[in-house]
Amino acid sequence: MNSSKPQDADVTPIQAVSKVAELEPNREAPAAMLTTNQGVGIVDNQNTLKAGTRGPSLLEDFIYREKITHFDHERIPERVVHARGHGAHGYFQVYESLAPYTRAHFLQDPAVRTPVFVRFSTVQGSRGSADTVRDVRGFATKFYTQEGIFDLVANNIPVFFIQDAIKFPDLVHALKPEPHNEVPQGSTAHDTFWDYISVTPESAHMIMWAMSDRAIPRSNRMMEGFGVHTFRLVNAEGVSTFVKFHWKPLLGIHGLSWDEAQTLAGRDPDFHRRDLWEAIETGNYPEWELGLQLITEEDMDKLDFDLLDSTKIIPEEIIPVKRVGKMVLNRNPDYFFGETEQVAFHIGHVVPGIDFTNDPLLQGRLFSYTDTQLLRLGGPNFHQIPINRPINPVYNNQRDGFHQHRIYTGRVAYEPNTLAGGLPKEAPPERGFVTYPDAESGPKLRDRSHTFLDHYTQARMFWLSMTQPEQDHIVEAFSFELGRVETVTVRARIVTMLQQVDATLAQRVADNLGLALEGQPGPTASTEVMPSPALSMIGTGNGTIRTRKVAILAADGVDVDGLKAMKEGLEAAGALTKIISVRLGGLVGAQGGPGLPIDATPKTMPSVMFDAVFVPCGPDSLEVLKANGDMLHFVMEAYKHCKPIAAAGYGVDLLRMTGIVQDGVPPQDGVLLAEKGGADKALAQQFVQAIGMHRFWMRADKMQIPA
Ligand code: HDE
Repeated sequence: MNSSKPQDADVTPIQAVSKVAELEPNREAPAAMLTTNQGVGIVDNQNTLKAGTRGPSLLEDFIYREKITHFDHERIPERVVHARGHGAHGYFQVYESLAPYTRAHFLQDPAVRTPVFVRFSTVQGSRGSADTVRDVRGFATKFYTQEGIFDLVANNIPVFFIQDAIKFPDLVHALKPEPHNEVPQGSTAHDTFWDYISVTPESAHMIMWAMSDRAIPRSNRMMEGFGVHTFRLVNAEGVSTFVKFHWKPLLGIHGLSWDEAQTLAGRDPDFHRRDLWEAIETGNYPEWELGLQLITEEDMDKLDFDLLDSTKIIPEEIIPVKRVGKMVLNRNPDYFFGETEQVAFHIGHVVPGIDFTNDPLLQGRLFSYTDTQLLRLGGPNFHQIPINRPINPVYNNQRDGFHQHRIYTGRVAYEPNTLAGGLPKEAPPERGFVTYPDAESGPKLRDRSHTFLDHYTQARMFWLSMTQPEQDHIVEAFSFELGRVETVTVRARIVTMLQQVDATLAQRVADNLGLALEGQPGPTASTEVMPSPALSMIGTGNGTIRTRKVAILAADGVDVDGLKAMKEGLEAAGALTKIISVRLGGLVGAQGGPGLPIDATPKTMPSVMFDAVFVPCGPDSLEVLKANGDMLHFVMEAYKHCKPIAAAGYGVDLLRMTGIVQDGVPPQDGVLLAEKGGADKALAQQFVQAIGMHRFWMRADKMQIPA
């Protein structure tokens, strides 16, 4: 803090600062010598102070007491929702000036790189829960702009369960582990959640999304983000445009299969956390484009729903998403607690040029986020924690409180004043936040606008916009979740709710649950609602295989040339390969020569950690693989999860043995064979193409694999 007197001149100029560099004074490199927190050298860190070698410990041992007291206080309350998360640093750059819409400084100049910190999260589970559970994902971005912090506290689903914030504690109590036995962890497949949903019709649209593959993303790098509410952009002339914020991943939008997600929850509970970490460490920086749906007042009148209702989307076919800039995540945090755990987001952190609407969910959130940080971070000075600190100068007359880090100088802590020459003074309107003068008035009442009352049209639109396999997955998800619900009347009420969405959907779920449909049949497929093809995840990503993981199953005697040719072909297209064998060490090829390094065994890296599998040629290699149950399980499981599989020469026999390839029957979709073996370029090319399609979902029906 500068202790020299402020000058009554211009306010501090806007300056570019890197957040990563700004954090530098707070980074601690390991030192050579242990000390107490008071800087006293610690000579023995292994033994407490005792009265005699075998005597009792002494209260006097200030070194032990300091250490254990700090340890006892290491934990802070986890977030009440979104407790499990991981994050990364990066930057955002706008493609061209958005001055016609907003005066926000960071959206004016393509040359300006705004530092960001992003935290991805799940909602239901506690800090130690698994990453791949079925859940909504949080996608919160802190922009350290030169005019202050802007937090885009988004989810990977564009709508929400409820329309009014007063319902949030009930929703969360229902979805969290049940209060009597704290079961289940990281899952909504239980009675209280579905009981609440069954009497909350406004959740119909959201649960369609939550039961879709959106809720089991392949990677955080492959999911969209949505600001959910309608916000306002306000330009320098004070003209407002409504806006919906989107993040569009450049790797496409992809999901896991449900069986795979559940297996991963045990095999690698850190799957998403590790995925982001490794992508950044290997220089495969994830990227998203910021998208805006811009809505003028006139456009708003054309929509058949209320923009203030957070259970609705604006189909991209009606108002396209304008891609206005790019975010790149390029640095992992140094210290999980200091950065990812202590980062404090708040929907109310906006900068001049971005403003709110009257969405009652948004309005309620405006209170909750600061309030929650007061508890979690222990007082009102959480904005001084390095990760939360803006990169531009912060000064006001707020003083004291827990964990105050600043030494304020001078006697004046009020405004207006004369003793400090009237400084600091209020910002001029062109530099500070000016609320958009929306004219609102009305009687005080607790009510919901009638324009919020259609709960089913968009739920139906979502269903009708899905491809066949996506619809199948939704049916399976409802059947699983409700199958775990013990109270039959709750199951039945949800099926009745689904009847309002689509008759086929309701019938299929009812059949799986052994329930008869009662009451009026719901809308049939022909009941008129325009689908929105943009909602489907299939075919997104333009076929890229960048960062996709491919397992190569091999043992001694493998055709090294064929293996290498495939490996090079895949890596040239951006994929990452691992050689999986029955033991670690080196692999001796059929051609002899130096051994290829083995990366893992199926026990440490099972098939669920990969996107695709290749089995190269080699009779001796095949004999070893054939005799190993884990290897057979590997290919069968990959097949069951609809992943692309390629095999060359003798490798094809492994697929034959498992029934994946049957003589006289053409190979299934996504199963690519080169019977002759060798370094087959065509096979590599076809495989790259197949991996680019992500999964062959329709295959799931064609064969019942017991893996
Ligand atoms: Fe949140 N939400 N939320 N939420 N939310 C929190 O704040 C809340 C809602 C979202 O990585 C909490 O710091 C209310 C919608 C994310 O740190 C809390 C309502 C959306 C994160 C809170 C909502 C979100 C949170 C808990 C209904 C999508 C994690 C810990 C009115 C647009 C941010 C915390 C992170 C976290 C309140 C609804 C997104 C309690 C009252 C809708 C991504 O303040």
